[in-house]
Amino acid sequence: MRIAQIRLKVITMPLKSPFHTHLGKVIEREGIIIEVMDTDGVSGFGEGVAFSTPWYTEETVKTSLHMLSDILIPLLMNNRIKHPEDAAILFKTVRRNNMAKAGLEMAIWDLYAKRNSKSLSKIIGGTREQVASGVVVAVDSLSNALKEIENYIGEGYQRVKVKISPQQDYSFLAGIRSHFPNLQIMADANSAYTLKDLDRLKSLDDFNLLMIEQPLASDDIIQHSLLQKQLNTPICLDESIVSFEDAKNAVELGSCKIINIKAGRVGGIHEAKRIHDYCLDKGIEVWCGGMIEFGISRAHNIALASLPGFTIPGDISASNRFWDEDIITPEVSIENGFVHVPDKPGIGFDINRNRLKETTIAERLFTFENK
Ligand code: OSB
Ligand code: MG
Repeated sequence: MRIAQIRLKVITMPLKSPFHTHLGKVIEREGIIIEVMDTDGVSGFGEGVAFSTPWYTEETVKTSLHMLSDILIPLLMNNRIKHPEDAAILFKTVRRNNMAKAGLEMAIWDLYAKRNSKSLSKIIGGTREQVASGVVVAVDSLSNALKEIENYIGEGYQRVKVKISPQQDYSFLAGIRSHFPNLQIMADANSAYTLKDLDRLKSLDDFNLLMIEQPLASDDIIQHSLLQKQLNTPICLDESIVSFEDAKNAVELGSCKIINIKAGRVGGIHEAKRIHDYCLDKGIEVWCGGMIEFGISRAHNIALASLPGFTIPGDISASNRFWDEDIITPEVSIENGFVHVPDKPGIGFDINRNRLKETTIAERLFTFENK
C-alpha cells in the first residue's frame, strides 16, 4: 500500500438530547475523522472515538491528535505496510492510546477493502447480511426512560440497554420491567459499584436482565471474577478489556460470561478480531459496543458485527439515534430490527461532504514522500 496523504479533521456536533451516565453527561460530541489516501487517489476513512474529556478512557481528542500527528503517522511514513495488519503490528510498538491507533488502522482497513473491491465485512470474514440492532437509553429519570423505550420499540430495536448506578438501579429497573415484561433489557453500570455493593447487585437478579455491563472498576478483572460467582445475571466486561490478553485473562478467571467488543477501545479491527476469534472458540458470547459515534465508526461497527461470533444485538443504532444529520450517506437505518450490511467496497457508505465540512473545526494534512 502506498499512502500519499493523511488528512485529520476534528468535527463537532450536538447530540439530539443529552446522554446521561453517573459519570456526567455528553451534550456535544467531538471526534476525529481520518482519511488515508493512496497514490492512486483511493481514500479510506476511520474515526477517532476518544471524547473531549477522559471520562470513559484516559484518551481525549487532544491526546489522540498528538498521538496521530507526532507518533503514529510518522511511523507509517517510515515503514512500508502491505496489509492493515502490518499497521496494527507496527502500532504495537506504542503503548496504549488505543483509540488513536484504531482510528488510523480502521481507515487503512477501509482503503485496503476498497482497493480489493470487497466490502469491509467480507475482507474481515463477516458472514451476516444484516446485524441485529440494539439501542441505549441514557437518561436520569424513570419517566424519561419509559418514554424513550416506548419510542425505540416502535422503531424496531431488538433490545434496550439502560445506564444504572446506585442512585438509579432497583426501582428504576423494576419500573422498566413492569412496563415491558418481555423486553430484552441489559444494564450498563460504567463502574458505578464496588464489591461493598454485593447485596445491591445481587438484588438486580430479580429483573431477568440479559447481562450487567462493567459493574466494578474500569481496570478490574479480579474482583469481577469474585462477583460473577455471586450473581445469576451474566457479567459483561467493557472498559476492563483493552487487549486480547485482557479478554483471555477475564475468560480464564471467569470474570465475565460476555464481552462487549469495541474496536476503538482495543486498538482496532485486528485486535477486535483476535478477541472475537478467541471468544468464538471458547463459547463466550460477544456483541459490538458503541461510542456515540458518527457514521464512519458506525459503518465499521456494522462490518465488525457481521462476524459469526456477534450473537447478541449490539449498540448498533441508526444515525438518527444521536444526530440530526450524519456525515455519511445514506445514513444508517433500521429495518425490522436489523441494520443491513453493505456489500459495496470498503465501509460501504459515502461521505456526506457538506455535512462533514459544516461540522469541521480543525484540519491537519500530512503528505508522504514515496521516494
Ligand atoms: O459504556 O458502552 C458504554 C457511550 C459512550 C461511551 C461508553 C459507552 C457508551 C454507550 C452508548 O453506552 C453506546 C452507543 O450507542 O453509542
Ligand atoms: Mg459500556
